[in-house]
Amino acid sequence: MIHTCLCKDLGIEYPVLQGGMAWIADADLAAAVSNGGGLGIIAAMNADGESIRAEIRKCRTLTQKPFGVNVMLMSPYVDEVAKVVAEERIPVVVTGAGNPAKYIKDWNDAGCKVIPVVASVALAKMMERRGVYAVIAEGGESGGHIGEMSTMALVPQVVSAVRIPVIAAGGIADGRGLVAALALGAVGVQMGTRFLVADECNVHENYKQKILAAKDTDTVVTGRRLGHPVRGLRSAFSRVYTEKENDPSFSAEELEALGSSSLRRAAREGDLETGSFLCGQIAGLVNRKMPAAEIVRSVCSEAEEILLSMHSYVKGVDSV
Ligand code: TUI
Repeated sequence: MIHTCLCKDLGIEYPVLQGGMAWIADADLAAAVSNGGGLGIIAAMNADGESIRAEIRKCRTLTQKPFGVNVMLMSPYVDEVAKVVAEERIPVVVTGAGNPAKYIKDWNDAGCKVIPVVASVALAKMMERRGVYAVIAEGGESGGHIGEMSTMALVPQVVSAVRIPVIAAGGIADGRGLVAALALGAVGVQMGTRFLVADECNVHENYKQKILAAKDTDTVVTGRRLGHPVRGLRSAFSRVYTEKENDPSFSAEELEALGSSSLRRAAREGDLETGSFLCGQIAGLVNRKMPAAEIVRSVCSEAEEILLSMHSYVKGVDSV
């Protein structure tokens, strides 16, 4: 049994968090992950406060276990969502795509454990000073909005820089990834791409099929010109977007309009022409659908097996 401080602190069985994927991570997926012993997370993405309250209340009807909400800091509704999360006393608040400093005190006062996603040591240290419970160090192997560091380089540097728990994300989809994260000093992992093909994930079937078919080199980063790089599958959309991004006569406003709603079209409509199929570089390893609970359990049992056998690499120690 893999057990770390996250389990006791968050009231979960396995140190596995589900990524707060915009347009995808709803109450059904979050409840299935939490019921499976991990930490399910509802994505607030660009939804307004009352829609998130409704999703939180729905999740409470589906699970008695703790779950979290991911607050996307670039959302136009971030202030009202931040308030709803505090009012609802959500056990865990994960933030992404920005600096959540101005909300931390209110969330701490409401008893929420705050876990910001960081893409640098500097932000991790600042978050620690502001009193967060833990940070998620997310490498650029991840899907969606990404920073510049890789998981392999970022996680140990964040671990060395702070005393709070560190969770690793980016490029992790099985027990090997969990063991690697633990070896780098993390106390758990957050996975998004692997949960895209969970039975309880309501993303469009076309999206699932694209993930199941993806190879290692099938993702690409777009959006650098607008200052928010985003990783997703190569697609009809990514090809057009990349061409326009490199065309100086195409304005930033036009680019913004081109990208707008592309994730919704992929996630809800399965639109193969104009949809943006965000996912991480580990998609090539994700080739089987299964229930969310089984994903959580199998990642941890694989990790356990690897950890028990790895001492055979230490010279002079008998192998089991
Ligand atoms: O947030 C994510 N992934 C996302 S958000 C999203 S919705 C969206 N769609 C289009 C454009 C932008 C967003 C899709 N995927 N992951 C967490 C994450 N946060 N990754 C990296 C960061 C991050 C990066 C820089 C966090 C903080 C940061 O610096 C903040 C600062 O001000 O120092």
